Amino acid sequence: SPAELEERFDATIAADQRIEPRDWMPEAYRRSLIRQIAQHAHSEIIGMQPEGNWLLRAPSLRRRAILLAKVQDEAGHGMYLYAAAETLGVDREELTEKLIDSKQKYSSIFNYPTLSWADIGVIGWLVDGAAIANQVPLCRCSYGPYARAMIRICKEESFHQRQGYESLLALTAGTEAQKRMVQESVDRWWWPSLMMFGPADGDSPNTHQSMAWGIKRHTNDELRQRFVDMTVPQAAVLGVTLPDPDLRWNDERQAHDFGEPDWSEFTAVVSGAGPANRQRLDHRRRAHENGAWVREAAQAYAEKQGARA
Ligand code: FAQ
Repeated sequence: SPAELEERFDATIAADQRIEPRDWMPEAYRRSLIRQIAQHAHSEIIGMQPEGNWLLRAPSLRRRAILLAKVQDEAGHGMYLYAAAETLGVDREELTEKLIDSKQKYSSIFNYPTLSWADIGVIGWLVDGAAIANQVPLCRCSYGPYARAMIRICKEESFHQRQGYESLLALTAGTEAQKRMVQESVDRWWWPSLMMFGPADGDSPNTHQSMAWGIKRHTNDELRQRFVDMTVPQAAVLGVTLPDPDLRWNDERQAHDFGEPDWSEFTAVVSGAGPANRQRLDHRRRAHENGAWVREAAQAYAEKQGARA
């Protein structure tokens, strides 16, 4: 009976066990997972663009090979995540259509331009660093296919974070101009990185229910705090200043106090008015249209194979 199904679902969540695609689940749980996983998948795919901008301008063959591998990893993450979303009864075509029609979101962070080579290192350090802080707890998400995809993704994200940091160590050991380039880049990326964690807890409509369902394990502000605490000592090693006059260690809380991100900027970027929103979506739409013949050919091939079998 429906009541028994719901009881079994609640018991699985209460026992901290996984919900699998074959299990009954409340419609709102399914919808919320599709929302979050699709948005996450779109972020990985759109997230290829800011870094892709530097592939042909990387300063050495070694840096180019590393960057190329990272961007390819991001395509792979998008694929795992679309596959996880498909287990909930949606298909990738439908999700891609929603992305290019602006009916589904992707992370605000990818709407900022990459203006210097240092941005590539800073994206690895701060953006992948924030992604890890946010995503490690998702490896324990109550929905099995999402949790398992996150395990593989987090391993690769840690590697991405280290390559970014290593590239910044090289720049900050370089000339005065290179050091200035890193500082200028950190000044631009710091606040948008803090915004990746989403709105402050009091303004986050989804957190309460997502935590009750074991999808999220921590609130947005908890993870933002964890990221700041993790990053401050790393900034000291690089010798860069984080652009926040309110940032200081609070001995009582055993954590850093820090300033408030500009939430009006966040709202603008999420609703389409960021510096590169238009360019990112136009590019994604063009790539989708240009790939139509590949999808048609693959479909025709699959049908032919099917007919033969
Ligand atoms: N940007 O109620 P909440 C990466 C939306 S990392 C845009 O707090 P929730 C790796 C939110 O969806 C980036 N929208 O929502 C990489 C909701 O709108 P909705 C991707 C945002 O879900 C690195 C509304 O605001 N990571 O790609 C943002 O409980 C380098 C209210 O917010 C993930 O997606 C934002 N920053 O918490 C790739 C992680 N924040 O959906 C390439 C998985 C919030 O109701 C290069 N996702 N919104 O219309 C999550 O953990 C959660 O979904 C949060 C938001 C924490 C992002």
